[in-house]
Amino acid sequence: MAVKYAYNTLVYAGEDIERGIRRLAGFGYDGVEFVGEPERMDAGRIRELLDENGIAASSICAIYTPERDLVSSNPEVRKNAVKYLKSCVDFASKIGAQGISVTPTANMKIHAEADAATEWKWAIESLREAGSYAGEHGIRLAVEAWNRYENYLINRLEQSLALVTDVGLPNVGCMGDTYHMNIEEVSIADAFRSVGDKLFYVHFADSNRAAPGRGHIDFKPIAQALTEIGYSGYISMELLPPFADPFGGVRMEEFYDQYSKESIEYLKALFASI
Ligand code: LER
Ligand code: MN
Repeated sequence: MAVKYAYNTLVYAGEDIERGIRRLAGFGYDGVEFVGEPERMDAGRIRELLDENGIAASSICAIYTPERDLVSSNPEVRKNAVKYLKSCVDFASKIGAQGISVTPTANMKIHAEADAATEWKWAIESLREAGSYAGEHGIRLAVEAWNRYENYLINRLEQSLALVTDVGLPNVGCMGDTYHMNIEEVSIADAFRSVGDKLFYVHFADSNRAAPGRGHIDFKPIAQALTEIGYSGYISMELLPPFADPFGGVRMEEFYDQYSKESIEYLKALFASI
């Protein structure tokens, strides 16, 4: 089974979603990744646009703000974070997305609020509650490792796998993002091999978060590892401008048509070459 290709519309800052859906369908993508802001998005219109353009929703890129922190020391914030994740499950169900990315801390939170054991317990509790709800709706949660400058709890796939194992739900798995892995992993390829069939979703970006081939990551061994473990899910391009805040919403023209087209051409040639 071959991999499928998607593009994260997080970078299409300020653009009507219809343009992004048409763009990606036109370039031959299999899926569209949507930002997880259910209250700001018209699920019915998105579903119609996806059906009209013959392209699927691949996943929801959930946005973890300080108010949506699954391991906050404030139980009310943890509760709000689970409520937010459940709203993303409802949104995913309406648009036909298969999964939602989860990192159990607020983005850019780099200091723990409690001891490691306590926070790990909070992470398991939050993910079991949200994961059970997601499971009832046929939606998968993918625990994504972010680099040390964007969180302190899950920086490598081994930690994602440890949390997924402790949560113990069949619809809660792992997710790797080559931009973060390039900073944190000894070998990106071996890290993907180590999670095997628990790998639910993948983000590709080059070392500088630009289109693949524009940085210094060697994607060939990564494609070989994904093929070896029989990964047949989405590879979603999560490309972002060269600034620290991934949610800064900076508009840079090359991330629209140019990189969207370049990326799928690069990916198809890459996987055809192994
Ligand atoms: C989300 O997929 C991610 O990789 C983080 O950097 C926040 O964008
Ligand atoms: Mn990512």
